[in-house]
Amino acid sequence: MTNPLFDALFAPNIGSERPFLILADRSQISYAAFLRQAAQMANALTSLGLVAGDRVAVQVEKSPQALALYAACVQSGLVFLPLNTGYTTHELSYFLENSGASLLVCGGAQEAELSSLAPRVLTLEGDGSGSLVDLSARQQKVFDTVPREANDLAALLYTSGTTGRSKGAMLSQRNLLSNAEVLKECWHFSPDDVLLHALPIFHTHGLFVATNITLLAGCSMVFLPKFDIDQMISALPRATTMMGVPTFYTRLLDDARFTKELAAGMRLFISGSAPLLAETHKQFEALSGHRILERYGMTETNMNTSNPYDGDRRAGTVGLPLPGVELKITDPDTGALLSNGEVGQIEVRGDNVFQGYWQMPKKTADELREDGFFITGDLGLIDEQGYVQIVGRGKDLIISGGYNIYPKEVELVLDAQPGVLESAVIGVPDSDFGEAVLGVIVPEPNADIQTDAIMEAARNELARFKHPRRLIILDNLPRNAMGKVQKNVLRETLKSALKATQ
Ligand code: MLC
Ligand code: AMP
Repeated sequence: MTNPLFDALFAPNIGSERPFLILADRSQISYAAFLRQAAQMANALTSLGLVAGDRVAVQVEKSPQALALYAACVQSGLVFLPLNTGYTTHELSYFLENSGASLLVCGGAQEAELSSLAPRVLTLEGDGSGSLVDLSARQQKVFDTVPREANDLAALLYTSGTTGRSKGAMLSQRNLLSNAEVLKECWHFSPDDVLLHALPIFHTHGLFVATNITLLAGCSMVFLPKFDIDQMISALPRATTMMGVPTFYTRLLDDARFTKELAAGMRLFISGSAPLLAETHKQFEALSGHRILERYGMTETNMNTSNPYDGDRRAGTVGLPLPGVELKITDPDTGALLSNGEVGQIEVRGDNVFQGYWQMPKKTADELREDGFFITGDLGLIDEQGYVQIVGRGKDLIISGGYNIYPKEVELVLDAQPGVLESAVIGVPDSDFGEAVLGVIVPEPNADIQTDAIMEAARNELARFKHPRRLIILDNLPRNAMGKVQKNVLRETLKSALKATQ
């Protein structure tokens, strides 16, 4: 028996002295060194008694060692469960309880506070030190890969839910591998490529799209801890490709050092995770000569569509369904197939589509049809050339700088505060993050609302990127005849509410 994901992504690179990671200080880590460390970590994890299928929750700063932990989990058949470093203890306790993770790997500063949340806790710091690394250093540098089936789980990624409860998307080895294979071909990745990697590695984009393609192609990544404009400008001449959320592109455009000459060695810029404004696409081409390739995906499905590598990359569209991905537009009420040009819900089917939500059969059945089509919650159309355009969201979702925020989760926190009768959380336009979070509060009669105390509560319970940038007090919320809050009305009337404070 084999381990398809490990065999395809990692095994061919064992012993290769080619550079895998090029760090900000220009030091390099070869594939051979990286995979030796991964093998040591796999030995360390199994020495703790972890067995195939166990979940390993990981909330650590981005580092080569954090990526080696992903490789170690694949090699030892453990289910990798990466978590945003911004999540609070309150948020983490839910993920750990819901997933039943056997091990939590976190930063040393959090260890004491989090130690009761998982049966075992190890530490890993951004500089590559910590008890996981100490334990690994004492292990063998080879590891007998644990066999897995293509349908076995490789990762569990939590995605927020419309009801406020996060759902663990179960991703199999086949889900990840099939998508990486298709994308590597479609985007022409070869061993000569150098990918500029400034995304976080706790989400699909930075972890699977960027990293898995690099591994499959056997190429290198300039591996930066985060998006830092100075580091980006300095690294661009050493790269051939870049993947980013739209904020990466608007920030590059805003910097006078970003010129055609700086991007001369680049062959491909890819954008996704949030809508790229057609205007940004055009400005970027005018300045750099590069047409950004926009693609569309999500945690549950990996990537679904992409603009073509050769051919017309059309601004304002997310391109064509990827090979092996079926995409259709259906009527949200009846599920009936709609014709090209008609707006409806986007449904997708293929090897890329996840296995369901962890221990949530009802939610899985709501979104994943028996015939394998997944209802994405995005609204769109297929135009005459077969390109997909996303025109809105059927789900109440804010995307800020590429991070998803489900308003319900924030509203539940606001509603629980003293003096708050009800609340509505909306996304309003933001030049840097695309959308920013705005909270609208209706006080109870005669209540003395303390917005500072409410923000403090939000800070304790929610990751920073979910915090409202401003709270607005209204006497009541606009409602339709059915009594449903009209968020579109709020979005329209409050679209400039943040600008007033900037
Ligand atoms: C940071 N902050 C954010 C934020 N990122 N607030 C809202 N939304 C965000 N995305 C907060 C910080 O904590 C800080 O708070 C303040 O905003 C300013 O921060 P900054 O220094 O300007 O932000 P920065 O650290 O530079 O991060 C911005 C960013 C980052 C855009 C570079 O958010 C990022 O890397 N985003 C990528 C997300 C991603 O990978 N998404 C893929 C999901 S997978 P304070 O209080 O300190 O001022 C997916 C599927 C698919 O969607 O299709 O790919
Ligand atoms: P996530 O749940 O974090 O994986 O986010 C997935 C969501 O991001 C999708 O359902 C879309 O709403 C959105 N998304 C991803 N790529 C794009 C894109 N290129 N254009 C518009 N929205 C996108």
